[in-house]
Amino acid sequence: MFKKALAGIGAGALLFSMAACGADDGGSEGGDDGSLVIGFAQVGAESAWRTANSKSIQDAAEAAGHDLKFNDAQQDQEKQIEAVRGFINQQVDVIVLAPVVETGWTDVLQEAEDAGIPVVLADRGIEAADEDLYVTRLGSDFAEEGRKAGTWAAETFADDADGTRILELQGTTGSAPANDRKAGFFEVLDAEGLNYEIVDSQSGNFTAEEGKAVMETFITTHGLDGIDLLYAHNDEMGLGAIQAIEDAGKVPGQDIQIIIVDGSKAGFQAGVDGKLNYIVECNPAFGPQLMDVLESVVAGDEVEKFTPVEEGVFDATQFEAELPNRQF
Ligand code: GYE
Repeated sequence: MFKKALAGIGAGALLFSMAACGADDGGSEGGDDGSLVIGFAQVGAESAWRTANSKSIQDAAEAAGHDLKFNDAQQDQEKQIEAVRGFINQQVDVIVLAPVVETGWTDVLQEAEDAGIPVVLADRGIEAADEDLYVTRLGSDFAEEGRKAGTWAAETFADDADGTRILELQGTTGSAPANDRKAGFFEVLDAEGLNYEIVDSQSGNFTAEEGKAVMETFITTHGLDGIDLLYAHNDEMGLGAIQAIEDAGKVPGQDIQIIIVDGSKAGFQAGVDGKLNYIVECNPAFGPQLMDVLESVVAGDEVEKFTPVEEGVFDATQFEAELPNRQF
């Protein structure tokens, strides 16, 4: 069971072995039947994506016969750090961390390493300086998601002679998806030579409520006339913004074009209703793949430092056909 090959291993990938690091010298290695005790420090329950991700991981752990200790940190790093410390004290076999932000993990990850408990990042990443303190990350390539959004925007507005005026709703400040979705998006706009202006860019913390509130502030401050595009880093913020735009008497998807990232049922439904224009998929359903990774890590197998999950993009011609396929 522990020797399953990891999906998607590519040539030249950075390989990491717990044994090679001497970090497997403590803790238990699961029950006699191969079952593991897994401590999972989840970000929170801020979005449909997150709820689907938690369920995928909980279901997969149960199906594999592992004992998953689940902690919801309500988007609060201090609570996540406490949860990781709790898992260290309980001497779990492996810790799964979905870090709310990229920085501030050095001390607690060092404590896990000192206790001989491997840490696997699920979903979000952390700053490069700490990359020796975790074994591997399984999740999305957020910069690539941003580049996909940027590619569509650069094509769509290529002939916009007077310049493309953009509003951006960023995810949680300091989080990997907010940092990387922003960077990837503007990297492509710059590379394609699009004539654009960032009219405003603020965090809506990945929630519908905050996305709506920030959009209301954008509308009060800048109006909507002459704004071409809203780039929302997730569905919830985009859906909240759509409400604010409608409340202001404008037509989302027409008066202002909208890109969202995730691709929940609610997001696709808004697309079918003509209220948004482009969806970059972010796939939360990697629970089964994560179990394979955890089993390999605890067995001391070499694993890739990063395994991306597969994701697509969808425009208005595809929303209706794709809606029934959405799982969250
Ligand atoms: O896009 C958003 C959630 O980290 C990829 O977090 C995840 C993001 C996802 O709140 O909806």
